[in-house]
This record gives sequence, C-alpha cells and structure tokens, in this order.
Amino acid sequence: MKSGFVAIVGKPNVGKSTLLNMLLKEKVSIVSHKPQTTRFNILGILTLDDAQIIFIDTPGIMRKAKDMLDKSLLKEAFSSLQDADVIVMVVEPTYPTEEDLKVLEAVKQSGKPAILVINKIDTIKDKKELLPIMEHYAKLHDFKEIIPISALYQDGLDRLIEAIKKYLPEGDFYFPEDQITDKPLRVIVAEIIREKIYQLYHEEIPYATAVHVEEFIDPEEHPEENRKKVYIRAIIYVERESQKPIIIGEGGRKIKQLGMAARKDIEALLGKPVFLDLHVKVKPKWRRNEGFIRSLNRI
Ligand SMILES: Nc1nc2c(ncn2[C@@H]2O[C@H](COP(=O)(O)OP(=O)(O)OP(=O)(O)O)[C@@H](O)[C@H]2O)c(=O)[nH]1
Ligand SMILES: [Mg+2]
Repeated sequence: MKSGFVAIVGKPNVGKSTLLNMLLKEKVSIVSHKPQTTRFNILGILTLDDAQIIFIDTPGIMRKAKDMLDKSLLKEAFSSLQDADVIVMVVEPTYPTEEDLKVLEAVKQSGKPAILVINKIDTIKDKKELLPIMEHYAKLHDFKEIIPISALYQDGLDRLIEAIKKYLPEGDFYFPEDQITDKPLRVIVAEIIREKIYQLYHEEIPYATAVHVEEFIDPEEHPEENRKKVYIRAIIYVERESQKPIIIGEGGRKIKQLGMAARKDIEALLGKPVFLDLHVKVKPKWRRNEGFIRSLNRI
C-alpha cells in the first residue's frame, strides 16, 4: 500500500482547484475565473485499490501580500509544502512569470520530489509550442516529470496519477476509504456561497466578502425542530456599509439570485431540500483581522 500527501501549488488562477475536483471526480474546492478564489488549504482524498493520495489544494501564491488576508493565503500555501510527500506545481502553457518563479523557489527550498503540470493545454492550437516551454522548465529545476494536461477536459490526468504514485511513500491509509475531504459540511456550504459571489459580483466585492455558516439544522438529526428542510443560516460579511446594498441589489433581487444559485448546489450536495437564510453584515477591515480570518475555516 502507498499513501501520502500531495501539495498542489502554483500562482493564482492556474487551475489548481479545477484539477483537484477533476482528479477526485467530486467537487470539494470552489472554482472561479477570478484569481485568489481559494483561501485556505483543503484536502481532497483519492482512495484507489493500492494507494491513498491526499491532495492539498492551496491558495495561489501571489507576488506580494497587500494585507493580512494575502499573508494568510501565502502562509497556507507555503505550509502545504512542509506537509507534502510529493509536490505538484501547476503552471499555464507559457514561459514562467515572476510569480511562477516565486512558486518554484519555494518548491526548490522544500527539497521534495516535484512534478510540473502544464495545465490548460486545450488553449494552445499547436502542441509543438509546448516543447520549448517544457525544455525551459526542465532547465530551471530537476522535476521528476513534466506533464502537460487539461484539467477542464480531463486530459492527461491518468498519467499524472501514475506519476504521483511512483513517488508516494509506502504506508497505510490515513483516512477512511469513503472520506473525500477534511472540511466539515458547514465550511463546504460557506464555500459554495462564496463561489456564487465570485460568479455574480464584480471588482472588489468578491474580495471584500467572507461567508460564515452560523446554523445548520438537519431535520433528520433534530426531529424536535419540526422542520421539513435543512435550515442553513449564513452570514455574508462585507467590509464597508456601502457594499451592503451592492450585495442585496435593487429590491433584493441580487441576493435572491445568489441564494437560488447557492441553494441549488447545496441541495445537490446534501441530496435534501434546503432553506437557505442569507444575512449581510459589515465587519470593518476584516481583511486585516487575523483572528477573524482564521475563524472562517474552523467552524
Ligand atoms: N481552458 C481551460 N481553463 C481551465 C483549465 N483548468 C482550469 N481552468 C479555468 O481556470 C480558471 C481558474 O480555475 P481555478 O481552478 O479556480 O484556479 P486556481 O488555481 O484554483 O485559482 P486560485 O484558487 O485563485 O489560486 C477557471 O475559470 C477554470 O475554469 C483547463 O484545463 N483549461
Ligand atoms: Mg483554487
């Protein structure tokens, strides 16, 4: 038996979370077209016949931290390298940017076996363009393997899994075979709401928003509550009073749209009808508040 931890690292928006979901064939990590979607490390556990691969999806490593939230994202991403047995560094099919080089520096320093994944190859017409990029990366670091993939179109994923297995240590499974993530349901639900915020709102709003699930009552576990649906009360935190009406929208239309989109996904996840009760609160300068940031993924 082989088992171990595999950190998926890279600059923001390269497709780390997409890759995790596609490898697991389950959605455990949220995805958006905007950078800096993932805010904390999330485990995705893939149990095979002969191996358990525990992926760590991480926040994108950005060039410079502007506030406490950025610092916390970087801290999470770098800490995954300490925990990893194998590193999967994800890049786009281009020559390295400054951010890619910053990621590479951390990979080098970790001293761990690393596989380079060149993602989004569906976006390049002539696959020959990949060769000089692969050669360039091969000169920068002694990667165990360099594997071109398209996470979105599930191209090259089997090859990646086989490569990871080669470098995993021998050992017993860490998690029960049916467990797919370390995050409690409440955190996943808060993340689904945040994903819809990234999809529905623009500019600063997604970045100024945090979501916390305050109550989660499943009638199957609490028959005394006399409810028909799962009751979920979630707070959407914004930084300024002026952001509240933007979240709510004219006549409450925008938050209704948000609630409907999030509820659909949460119901699919739980397989039960849900009553989603959304509230908006102002938490001034929460992005500078370390304690608050930390509390968000520890419900
Ligand atoms: N064309 C194409 N797009 C992809 C592929 N993989 C991911 N994407 C897109 O890239 C964008 C970012 O994907 P994410 O998975 O959120 O990226 P991430 O690296 O987790 O981003 P952060 O969490 O912000 O660091 C989304 O719009 C994805 O649909 C791919 O193989 N091909
Ligand atoms: Mg992500």
